[in-house]
Amino acid sequence: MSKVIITCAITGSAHVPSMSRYLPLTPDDIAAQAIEAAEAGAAILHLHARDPRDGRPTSAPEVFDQFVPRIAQATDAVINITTGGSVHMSLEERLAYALQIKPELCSLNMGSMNFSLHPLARKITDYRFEWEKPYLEAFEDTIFRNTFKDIKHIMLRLGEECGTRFEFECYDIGHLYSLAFFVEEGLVKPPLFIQSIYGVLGGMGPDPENLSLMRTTADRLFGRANYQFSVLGAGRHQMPLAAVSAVMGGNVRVGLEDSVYLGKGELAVSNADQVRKVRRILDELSLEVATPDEARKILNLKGRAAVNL
Ligand code: KMH
Ligand code: ZN
Repeated sequence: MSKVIITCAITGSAHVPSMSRYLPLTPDDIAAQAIEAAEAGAAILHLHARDPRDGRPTSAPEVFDQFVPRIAQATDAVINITTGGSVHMSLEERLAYALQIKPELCSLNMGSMNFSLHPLARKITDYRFEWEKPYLEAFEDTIFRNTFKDIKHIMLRLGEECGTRFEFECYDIGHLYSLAFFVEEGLVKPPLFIQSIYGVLGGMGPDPENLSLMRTTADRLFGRANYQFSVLGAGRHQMPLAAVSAVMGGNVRVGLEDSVYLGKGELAVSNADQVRKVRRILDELSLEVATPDEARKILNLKGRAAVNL
């Protein structure tokens, strides 16, 4: 089995500050936690930005610029900038910073969908900021828009024009067939980095059977040699599904963007906390962790020198 690529998603745009006091909100905190996660073994750092005043998700390049260059100076980890932003942002807003720095890697969401955390709104009792409750409730009536035209636009603007490659976010089996369509269109080239996502409300559930279905479907559509399988389990499913992925020869994604927990009823005190835990699991399975440069080789990335940082 090849070495395992650990992706760490530092803060995201779905989780709200009241879910955990450890969720990094400011440029200082995002930078510090990203650097610590890289030092703990994350080869790829997936990054969103937040308004430092109240943690509200933002796409503002001037906010990203307060932490991305610092992370790049402190680690050789692969910088992965979101193109998903938040479900409430326009496509232009979502792409602004990625188009500015032309990163080695960006996320790319492979279909429009319901993506929601609205049930959380009634579970949180004391909110830190006014914006949080309505933000969570608004998910119930919001479509996460990723039309074929949007996806093609991102592939052309970032893929063709900037040499950026993609972490293809696949929340359902249909997203694999959409990816196969773009391969046939000649808009994406192997190796495909397939981030299969389980347990997000609106996407497929966290049943291990779904990992097998995604794996066998990807084998059939792309051929095993042409893609890297990775698994993101949301919330409490994060570590169990990371273990299943590792056993299946896949890669893993952790991070407070997708789970604020370290284990049952226990908050992770940092992103690095989760990286260290998944490393322990990999170590026990006698699996080695890929370095950033090994990840670049596996995913055919253009290298840090080609990033406009
Ligand atoms: N939060 C993950 C489930 C993106 O940023 O473009 C998906 C994600 C998408 O990270
Ligand atoms: Zn993200």
